[in-house]
Amino acid sequence: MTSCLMILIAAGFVCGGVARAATLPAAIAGNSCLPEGVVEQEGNFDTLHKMRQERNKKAAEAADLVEAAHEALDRFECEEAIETHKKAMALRAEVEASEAAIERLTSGVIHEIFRDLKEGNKEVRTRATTRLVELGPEAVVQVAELLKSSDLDSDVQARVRKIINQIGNVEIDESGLWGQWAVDAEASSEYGRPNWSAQQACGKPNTMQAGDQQTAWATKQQDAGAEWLQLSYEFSVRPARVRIHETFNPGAVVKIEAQDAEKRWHVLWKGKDETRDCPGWLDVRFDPPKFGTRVIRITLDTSLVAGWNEIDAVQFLGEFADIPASK
Ligand SMILES: [Ca+2]
Ligand SMILES: [Ca+2]
Repeated sequence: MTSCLMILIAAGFVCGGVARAATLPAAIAGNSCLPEGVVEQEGNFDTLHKMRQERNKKAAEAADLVEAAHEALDRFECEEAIETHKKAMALRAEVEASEAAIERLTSGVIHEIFRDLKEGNKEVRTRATTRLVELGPEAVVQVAELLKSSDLDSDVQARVRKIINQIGNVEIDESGLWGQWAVDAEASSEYGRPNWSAQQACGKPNTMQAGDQQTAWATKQQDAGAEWLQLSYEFSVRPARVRIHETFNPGAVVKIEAQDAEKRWHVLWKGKDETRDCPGWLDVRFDPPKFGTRVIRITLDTSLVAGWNEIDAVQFLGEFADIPASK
């Protein structure tokens, strides 16, 4: 074992995993022209998207190889451990080499996005918004910095700020899915309005205590059978996960559906709601369908659990649906 360790040390075997996360792009200086060396052209974003994907894939592979090397070491298979570790280090070197290029390109793409967000044309703005979301929260911060140091009409400034704030409401879960809170809602019935209305299921959770609270949606009748809550979100994603914050008599959800572009409903999940904690979360995951959507519908069988079955908030998570290809 001692000699085995010596070989490993000589081979530069370092314990500990490979950091998956890449270094973040450097902050952008506050001017609105493109950084030196970046040629403005359509397709920069697509190139960057591919480079980032490739980089993430290699970083993940390197991390897996390091893990495999440690497993081989645990089995005292020193040669295999060294070989596997070498492969991991080679991949890591490739990842690091791509960082500088990614950083340079990101800087240019962010300036392009900022330019497009200022546009009057809605289509151009939407494309820029989708791209910004795809680049992640650090990019949003950089665009916010550009806005701060820019000299724009107050109208344009307000419009760009609104987009940034909307994106800022997006949260990313541990598997990289984008999570949003509902911006609009309607229901088969409501106990009241505005209290206990469907709108009470919009936004982040704000009902922190179990019980019959007016900050959650409640149906008109307590136990009248099937009832539904329909929620809309800011950005279209391919649905992969839904989290429902149940705050009174949980356990009555029976179905979750998503609406496609032709307004047809597709079942994402059907089953038994085992939520017993109150407040509690019904957290369901499923394979994403091929379409993107901003609208989901939750069906309850209110007869299943006696009393009002109240829902405070619904987080909708998914993969970004439309990353437009350039011409
Ligand atoms: Ca009930
Ligand atoms: Ca609420």
